[in-house]
Amino acid sequence: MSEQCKLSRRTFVKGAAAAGALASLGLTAGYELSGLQQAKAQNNVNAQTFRNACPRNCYDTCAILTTVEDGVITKVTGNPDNTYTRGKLCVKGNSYTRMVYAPDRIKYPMRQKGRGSGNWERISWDEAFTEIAQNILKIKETYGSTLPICLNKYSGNFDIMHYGIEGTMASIGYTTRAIGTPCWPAGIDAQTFDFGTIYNNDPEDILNSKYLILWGVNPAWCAVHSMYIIEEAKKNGCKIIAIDPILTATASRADMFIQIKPSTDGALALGMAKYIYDNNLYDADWLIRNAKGYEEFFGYVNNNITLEWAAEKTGIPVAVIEQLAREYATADPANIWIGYGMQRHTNGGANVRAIDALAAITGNVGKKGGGAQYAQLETWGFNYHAMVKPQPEGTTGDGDRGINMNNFGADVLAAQDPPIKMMWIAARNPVAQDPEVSVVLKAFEAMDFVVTADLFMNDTVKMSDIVLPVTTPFESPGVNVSYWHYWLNLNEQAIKPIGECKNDVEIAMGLSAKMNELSPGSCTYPTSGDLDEWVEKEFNDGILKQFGLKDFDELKQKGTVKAKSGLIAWERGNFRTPSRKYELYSEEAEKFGNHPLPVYVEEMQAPSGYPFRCISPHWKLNIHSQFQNIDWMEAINDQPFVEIHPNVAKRLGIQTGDAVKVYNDLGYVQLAAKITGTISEDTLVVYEAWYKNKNFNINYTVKAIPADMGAKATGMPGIAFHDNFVNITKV
Ligand SMILES: Nc1nc2c(c(=O)[nH]1)N[C@H]1C(S)=C(S)[C@@H](COP(=O)(O)OP(=O)(O)OC[C@H]3O[C@@H](n4cnc5c(=O)[nH]c(N)nc54)[C@H](O)[C@@H]3O)O[C@H]1N2
Ligand SMILES: Nc1nc2c(c(=O)[nH]1)N[C@H]1C(S)=C(S)[C@@H](COP(=O)(O)OP(=O)(O)OC[C@H]3O[C@@H](n4cnc5c(=O)[nH]c(N)nc54)[C@H](O)[C@@H]3O)O[C@H]1N2
Ligand code: SF4
Ligand SMILES: [Mo]
Repeated sequence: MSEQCKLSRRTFVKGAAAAGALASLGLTAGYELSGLQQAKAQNNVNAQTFRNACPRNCYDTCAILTTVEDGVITKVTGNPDNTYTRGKLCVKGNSYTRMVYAPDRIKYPMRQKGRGSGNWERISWDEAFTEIAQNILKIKETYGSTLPICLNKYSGNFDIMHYGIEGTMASIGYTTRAIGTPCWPAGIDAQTFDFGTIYNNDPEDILNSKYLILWGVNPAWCAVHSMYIIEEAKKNGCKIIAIDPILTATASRADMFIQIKPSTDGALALGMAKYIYDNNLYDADWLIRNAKGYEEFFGYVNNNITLEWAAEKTGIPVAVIEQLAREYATADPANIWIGYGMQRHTNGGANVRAIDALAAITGNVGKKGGGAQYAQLETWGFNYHAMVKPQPEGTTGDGDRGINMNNFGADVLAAQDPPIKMMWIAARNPVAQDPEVSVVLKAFEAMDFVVTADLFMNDTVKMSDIVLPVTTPFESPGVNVSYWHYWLNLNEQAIKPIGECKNDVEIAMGLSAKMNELSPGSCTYPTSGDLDEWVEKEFNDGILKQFGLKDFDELKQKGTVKAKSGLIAWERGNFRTPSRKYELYSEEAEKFGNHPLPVYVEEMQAPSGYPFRCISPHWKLNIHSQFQNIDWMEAINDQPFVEIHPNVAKRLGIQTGDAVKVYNDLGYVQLAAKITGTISEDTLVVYEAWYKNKNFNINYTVKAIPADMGAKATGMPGIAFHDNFVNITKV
């Protein structure tokens, strides 16, 4: 599965050139270390192995074994003790040795003279903390509160210790927070209405499935270790179906690929439900015992849904819908994995509810090999010691103010009483990852002061006044769990921090020390502490018991452990809905402005002038703005592209490699064309990524259109990234 490539001469030269350019910033070159790394690997002197964890926003949350020789990481590999990681890392994980020593890593605090000017100067931590603390205290004096300070943190690092970023803000007072998530909220609410929460079977349980529908999910790129399990299940006779508008790498490994028109999954699921109802293939026993509202649901399906309608909506022939419904309903057990990609639409939540309903009406809930898998947060019961901090004495007000992370730019600009004047950005790259980039940039321009904590000079860092350099997982300890599998991985400090990099918790401590020096009592965060001890403080009896551990020392010995119970979701029923049943009819959904039943919600249509739906899914060589900037990745691919169907390309006279402008009324981006029959004629595909040396960002064309759900569980609705309508022209 790994696409790791050898370091080529070309990339070495490229790295060295970049290192030269960065020397002026006091950023020392790093790639030279690779010679040292190689020499040490050969001689194998003073080798030590550390247990690390990959903290990225990735299903797989891998257990890593890190070889360190004389203080230098020479190798990373998957930990074989972890039966999900299976001793292997993905192409991104394998490139960690390059990320840690990348010459363009930010290694010292820096100040930019003129936001966006590129005129950076190295400063000391003391200078950085002083300037930040003075700005915070000035805001507090002017406005009587810290609400003009806005935090935007999301998924750069999901290690539990990095909730210290939220702790940094809590400890100075009430602040404004970007809340919600750009990732998965519509699906979370859908499953919350149906089941009471998100809760998936252990992915290793896929081995028990006889039938598996991969519905708008691309594990071959986005959850690579699940692909081993899927391949094994396939060998055992499990039939694999992929439903996606794109013939993805995952779909290419399936027994059957169903190319669906984007945003019409609800129509397919309801068409299947109609077939299942008409042919008496539902599990009446299960429904009577466990479900609320099945009569209303069947009534809706019977009166409103036809297979011809479903075929018309989805572009899938009636015979295929019938075959899929029959096979799914008669296989036992049958499993569905619902991806996050498919719910990034205006009707994404309703579509997920319609798919959940299939699992319920066929009685495929609460059993081995069955289920409607989306995600789980069952293993996240930590103390959040790094996060939970009291406000300083004398803090007034009603609490933090939430603004919508999915409409960040506009909400920052619109905030009043008090306005937002300062931003703290950490583990987040809003300029690259948010919709309506031009509005996001305006919000940054409107600030008095912007602080970013990051590893690389990305587009958000470029809009900051001060950047604080942070450690990689190898440079500070932590603990990680997944939102998919049931393992817990301890992360040990394997090497000394590069340059003057600090962990987010150390940053919080340093800032607290300075705040208290300038204004005693103004910050409650501890001013010192041992990070290893802090990791231990995240544990409680409940979580130790869940993982079968008698104490933290046992975890330290093992490094990676799997939960001992709860591996089959809803095995004993106990749904967490108001009725304690599976709710096909959900009053809670109605309360949040949705139909109580999983009905079809019309998909968005292309507006005139913008005939193509531009999907911007996730890319194999990155996690959003991470990894694609690493030299090994650049060696595989160093430019973004737009995928165009051959008939469209022919009509517009476009050939692979031609420069194409992808545009709408919001903005445009210029890209190289890639002609491919893996997509349909009314769709374009541009993978979202941050390329450090390219002026590329698909989100210049993406509007902040909300998804139908998300507000209940995450505080804000999701965002319909894939309802982005554009046109193209050859440049
Ligand atoms: N390599 C890599 N791995 C990652 C990430 C990454 O950026 N790169 N990101 C991580 C994160 S944060 C996330 S959220 C997950 C995402 O994991 P996935 O959900 O697997 O990935 P996506 O690319 O968001 O979307 C999956 C598929 O949904 C399809 N899709 C889009 N619209 C529709 C639709 O209307 N119907 C159907 N049926 N399919 C549709 C897309 O074509 C795409 O193939 O992956 C995680 N893992
Ligand atoms: N068009 C389009 N846009 C999308 C999506 C899409 O499908 N299409 N997907 C959306 C999804 S699913 C998601 S989850 C978001 C992800 O968007 P983000 O949450 O912004 O995720 P990343 O780009 O992975 O990470 C942000 C930054 O965190 C930094 N970072 C890493 N480790 C640390 C650390 O320890 N401390 C600090 N302070 N910083 C660190 C990284 O260097 C990176 O610059 O993007 C969304 N944007
Ligand atoms: S990016 Fe995902 S698959 Fe790759 S090493 Fe990290 S957790 Fe594992
Ligand atoms: Mo995500």
